[in-house]
Amino acid sequence: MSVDCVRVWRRGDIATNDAPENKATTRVDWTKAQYIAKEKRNGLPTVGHEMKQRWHRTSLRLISLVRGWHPVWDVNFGTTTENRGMRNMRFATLMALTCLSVLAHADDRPNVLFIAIDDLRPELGCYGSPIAVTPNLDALASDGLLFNRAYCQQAICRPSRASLMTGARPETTGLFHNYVALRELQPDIVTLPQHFVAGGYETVYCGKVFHQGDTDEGVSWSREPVEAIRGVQKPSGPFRLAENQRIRNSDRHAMIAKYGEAAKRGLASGPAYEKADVADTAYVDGYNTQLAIATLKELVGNDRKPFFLAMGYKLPHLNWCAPAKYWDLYDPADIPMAEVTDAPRGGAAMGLHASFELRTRSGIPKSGPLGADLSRKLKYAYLASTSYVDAQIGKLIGALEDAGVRDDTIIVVWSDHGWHLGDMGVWGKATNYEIATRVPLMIWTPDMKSRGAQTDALVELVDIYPTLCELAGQPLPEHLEGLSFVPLLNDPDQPWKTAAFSQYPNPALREWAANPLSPAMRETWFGPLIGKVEERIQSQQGEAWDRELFEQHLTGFTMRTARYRLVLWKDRRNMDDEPLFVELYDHENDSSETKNIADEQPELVRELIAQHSAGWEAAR
Ligand SMILES: [Ca+2]
Repeated sequence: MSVDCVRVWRRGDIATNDAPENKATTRVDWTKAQYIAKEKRNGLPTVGHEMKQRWHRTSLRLISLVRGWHPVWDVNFGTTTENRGMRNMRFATLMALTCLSVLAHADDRPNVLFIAIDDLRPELGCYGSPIAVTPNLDALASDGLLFNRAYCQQAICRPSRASLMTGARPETTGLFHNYVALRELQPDIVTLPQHFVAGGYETVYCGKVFHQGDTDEGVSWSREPVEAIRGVQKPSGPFRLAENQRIRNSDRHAMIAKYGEAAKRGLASGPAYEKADVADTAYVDGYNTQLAIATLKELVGNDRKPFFLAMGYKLPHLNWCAPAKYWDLYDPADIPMAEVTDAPRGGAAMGLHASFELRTRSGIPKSGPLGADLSRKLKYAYLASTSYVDAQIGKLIGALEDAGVRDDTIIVVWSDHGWHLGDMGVWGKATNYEIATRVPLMIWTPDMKSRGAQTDALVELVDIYPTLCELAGQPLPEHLEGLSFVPLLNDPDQPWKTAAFSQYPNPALREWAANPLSPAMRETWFGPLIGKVEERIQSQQGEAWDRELFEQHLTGFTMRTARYRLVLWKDRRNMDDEPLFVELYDHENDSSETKNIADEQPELVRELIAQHSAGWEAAR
C-alpha cells in the first residue's frame, strides 16, 4: 500500500493510488484454516484473559462473517483491472470492517512494546554470561521465551533494520548499505508499524528504531512522542566530560585540516568510551526512555486504541558512554576476553575487516593490534553500556506496570546484529560469521503457555513482523518473507526452520557502512590498512582478484543450519555461477568457527549449496 493510500485511509476517504509499481501492498491471505488455528490458540486456557478472548473471538467472527469465507481477502486497491467505482466500493466495505474491527477490538487487542537495541551481542546473563549484569532482560527472559539461535539478515544497522521493519530480506529491499534511504528503494512497501496503523493501532517511536534517515515520519507512525520532559535537559552531543568534548573537537579539526572532506564521514569521533558520574538522563538512551515513559502515559490515557510503542536504544553502539554507576557494576579484571582471536584457518581472506569503525576513535591505534589493556577496557565499556541499557528497559517495563497495562502488552526485544569484541582478531560488526549475525531476541506475551523457556529453533529477524501480526490479530501482508514464530511460544522444542540466511558484501573492503571506501578515504590513514587487506585477498584468490569485482560485486551469502555455517562468496552479477570461494564450519565440533572444513567435506558442501539455492522458502 502506498504512502498516500495510508494517509487517505486515515482520513476515512477513498484510496486512489493505483500505480502499477505498487507491488508491495496489503494483500491479505486470511484463510479459513488460519482463522481456525487462531481460534484454537485463543481457546487455550489462560488466566485472566477469558473475557478478552471472548471479545476477540466475537470480533473475528464478525469480520469473517462479512468476508463470507473468501479464501483470499484481497485488499489490494492498487489493481489496475478494476474500475474506480468497484475499488471505491471495496474500500468503503473495508473501511466499515476496519471500523467494526477496531471498535470490537478496542479493549482486547494486546499492546506492543517493541524494543530495539543497537549492536548488542547476546552476551547477557540470560544467555549464560558469567559477568554481564542485565537483571531486567534476564527477568523478562525468565518469564518469556529466549531465542538461542536468532539471526539478522545483514550485520549492519540500516540493511538489518530495513529488513526487519519491512519483513522483507535484503535481496528484496535492495538495501545493502547505509548510504541509501529505504523509501528511495521501496516507496510503497508497508512497514510493520505502518501496518499496525492501518489496523487501528496507535504507533509511536522514541530513539533509534529505523536507521537514521529512514524514520518514515507520518507514515509508519500515527503520532509523535512526548516532546520534552520538564526539568530534564535534552542531552547534546555524545560526551558529558569537558575533556572528551575537547578531544572530539580538536580531533575533528585536525582530521579535517589533514584530510579535508573525507574526514567528515566519521574519521574523528572522539574517544570510544566515557565514564561520567551523571544521571541516566544525561545520555540519550536514558533521556529517550523518559520520553517513552511519558508517551506511554498518554497512550494509556487513550483507551480507544491499543498501542505499538517502539523504543530504540543507541547503546551499545559506539561510543560507549555510560553513567559511572554502570561501570561500577564490574571489576574489569574479571571480564572474560575473546578466546579465539585468530582468523579462521582456511577462511576467506575477505571474510574479516580491519576494525575501521573502532579505529576512527581517538586513542585507538590506526593499525596493528590493540593490546591487552585497551582490549579489556573496551569490553568493560561495552558491558557497562549494556547494563545501562538494561536498566532503562527495567524502567520502561516498570512504567507498563505502573500504568496497569503490563499484562496486556507484548514485549519483544531484539538487536540489529552482533559484534566482534576481539573475536577472530577484529572489533566491529560487518561479517558473515556467527559472532556478527547471531543476535539476542526475546519475547513475552500475555497468553504464551511456555514461560521461562529457551529455544534452539532457528529464527530470523525477518520473522518478527509476521509474529507480531499474528499475536495482534493483524492479517499478513503478502510481501512478508519471514515465518511467524508464534507456535514456539507454546511449544519451543518443536521442529522448526531448517536454516537461517544472512549476507554481507565483502567485509574486508566494505566494513565502512557496507560501502567501498571512497577514493578520498583511501588517502587517509585507512589507505595502508586497506592495502594490507587487498594483499591478503590477492594472495589467497590469485588470478580471481579483480578490484571492481571484489570491491563492488562480491557478496558473502551465509546459511546457518542447526549444525553448520556455510558461506558462499559470489559475484552478484552472475548468481548462477559457481561461488568464488566456500567456507564451511561445523558448530557441533567448532562452535567458534575456527576452521574452514569446506575442502574436507565436498559432498556435504554440495548438499548445503543445494539447500542454500532452495532458499528461505524451502527452509520454513
Ligand atoms: Ca547496529
